Amino acid sequence: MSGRFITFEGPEGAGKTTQLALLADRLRALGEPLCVTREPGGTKGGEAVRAALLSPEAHWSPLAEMLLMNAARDAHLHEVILPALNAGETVLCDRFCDSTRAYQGGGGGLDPELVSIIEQNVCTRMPDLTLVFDLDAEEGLARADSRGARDRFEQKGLGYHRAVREAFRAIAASEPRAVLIDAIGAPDEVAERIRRAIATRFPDLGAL
Ligand code: T5A
Repeated sequence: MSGRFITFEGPEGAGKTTQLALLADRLRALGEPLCVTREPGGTKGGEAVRAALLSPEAHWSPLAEMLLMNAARDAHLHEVILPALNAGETVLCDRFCDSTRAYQGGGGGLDPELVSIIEQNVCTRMPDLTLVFDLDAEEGLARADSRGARDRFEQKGLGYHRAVREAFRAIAASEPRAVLIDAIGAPDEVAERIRRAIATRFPDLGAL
């Protein structure tokens, strides 16, 4: 039986990584078999692509970003995500195909048709549940700044990041698999919103 595929999406600094770790702890405590992974990354090659894409010294066009993200995603899906799901594990993935729609499509201005054609060919297994974190672009960048120097995406302008946020909100409104999560508030308040979203989608995890 296939495991559950849950993705964490949203703009910079929205708290996805923090909340993914909290949820992973709770699922482990329930005895759920887990695979925790991220994009770009998740494989040796994918982590190399991640370093190249995030380096502030590099220049990549939105088209190049989309191709690189999807090259890494194709390997990630086949080498990590699908084997884990086939083994019955719950996969928690920090970003997936919606980030390409929002960043390279929404922020970078790529033709949505082109993004969609590549997605259909690469993302042959879509998530069962996507938690779309929602936070003001300024607030998210301020949170990310508190951690250190900006990476190449964080260095893009406020207009770019506002467009990314709006693209994520549109995804949450149009995709039945997606739930919008208000990312404002203390981490334990956000964790409670996530707990409710998970228990609603997967009633057998009601004890979470
Ligand atoms: N990208 C990725 C694309 O452009 N296209 C794609 O297809 C894909 C897959 C990845 C970059 O790649 C781009 C998007 C990204 O720019 P990343 O470092 O993984 O780079 O980027 P993020 O996922 O945005 O990682 P961040 O760490 O910046 O954001 P998170 O994970 O949302 O936030 P988190 O949990 O690390 O928290 C950030 C800070 O806020 C604090 C934390 O302690 C931390 O300091 N925080 C809170 N503060 C106040 N209240 C709360 N509730 C808080 N929760 C956390």
